[in-house]
Amino acid sequence: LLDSPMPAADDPVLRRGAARVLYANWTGTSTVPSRGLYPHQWSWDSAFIAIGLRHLSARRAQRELETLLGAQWADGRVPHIVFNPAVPLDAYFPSPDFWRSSRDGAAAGAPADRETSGIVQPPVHALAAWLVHLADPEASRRRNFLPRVYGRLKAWHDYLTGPRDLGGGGLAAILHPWEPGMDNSPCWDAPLRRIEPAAAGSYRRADLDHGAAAERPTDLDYGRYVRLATDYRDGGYADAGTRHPFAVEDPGVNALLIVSEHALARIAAETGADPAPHEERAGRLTAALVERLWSPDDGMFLCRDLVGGELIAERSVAGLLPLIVPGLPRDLVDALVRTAAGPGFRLGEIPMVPSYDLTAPVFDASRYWRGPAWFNTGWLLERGLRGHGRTGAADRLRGSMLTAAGACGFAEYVDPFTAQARGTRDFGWTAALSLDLLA
Ligand code: 9YW
Repeated sequence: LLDSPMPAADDPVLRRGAARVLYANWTGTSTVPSRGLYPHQWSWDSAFIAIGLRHLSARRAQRELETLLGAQWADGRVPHIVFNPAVPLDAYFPSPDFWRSSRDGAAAGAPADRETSGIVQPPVHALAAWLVHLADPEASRRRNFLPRVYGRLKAWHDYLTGPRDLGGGGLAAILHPWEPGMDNSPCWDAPLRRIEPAAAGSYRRADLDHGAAAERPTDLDYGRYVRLATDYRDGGYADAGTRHPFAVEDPGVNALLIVSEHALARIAAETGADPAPHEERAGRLTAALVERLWSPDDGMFLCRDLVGGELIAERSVAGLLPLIVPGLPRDLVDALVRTAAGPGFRLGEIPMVPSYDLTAPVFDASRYWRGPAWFNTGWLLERGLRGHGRTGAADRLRGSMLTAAGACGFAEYVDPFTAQARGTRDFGWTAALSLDLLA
């Protein structure tokens, strides 16, 4: 795969294929990640999808983000799922009758007129909004796109840096393995061991109707996801004044928050607001990220378990994502690039960057976030490499990702060694980010 020719910037077959997926997954107001497996709107999927959609229709890309932000809670959280009321309840689990956001989330300010989940996903949205604006600044200004979304994006970041700074160290914390978007990453294995799983018969896994069990999280994982979500819901989705049995600072989530905070500064300037507070917050977050999550011995960032207090000794691709942070110290950039190219991730050597350390005993090339390669993390690394002047490495990654995307039918994830399709096909962000790489 690495030796195959780099797809031309205007590869029409790939471009048409990607566009076909995005048109097919469009519902009229937003885009589903996958018609079968994920038939609602997902938060960080929509951000990545908008980044690709802007090359087909700036108007539609704006709409994608506005629909998601329209479901924001009054406390600032942007829910990880916005449910489509036209989709049957049993098409996806956990369904609206599990989350009961309009009722059980009322105290936290959940909207009364639509159903959402109560947890969040990584904040890629301000970055996406800025990139959508850049795709067609005139179309953006005509519709007042940035003034429309600025307040909501700011409230979203205020939520993450306020009530979600559970460790008090200046970083956003996650309180469910679905929140970082990497459900069954080995990073959560140790913190999840403390969680008593929900009873096996108390829910039905709709995901197994659409995906091979060997490529999905296990039943034990699901039991724990359900337990954590149930308890959060039953506590009224309160962040403060509650004991969270699972609370982790994740470098991927915080890196995306930082890059989005820089984007928010640009959005502020464009709308006539003061960019300085956003640049300052991005600087504080970057300092906290380095201080709290950098592991010199590993040459990468790790997660911090806020219950035990220690760094979690698992090397996942999330620990390389701070490569997208513009102000990262030079020596850390160098170390991250070395680690990415080393035996754990083999950047530039195998077709795709795996989600987890290739040399670790629990690495699994097929199972979801325990090894397979994903196109969103690849896109972020490509951008980070390019941003830090590693043009050759960025070009090679771009070429192998585009070749893989076309060959795998825009799969959800792929085997990192062979780029063979895993998970579902015609997946939204795989198509969208391919379009963006082609642009
Ligand atoms: C879930 C939709 C989501 C992604 C996540 C991925 C998975 C499972 O699917 O989450 O049921 O929410 O891990 O990153 O956003 O594509």
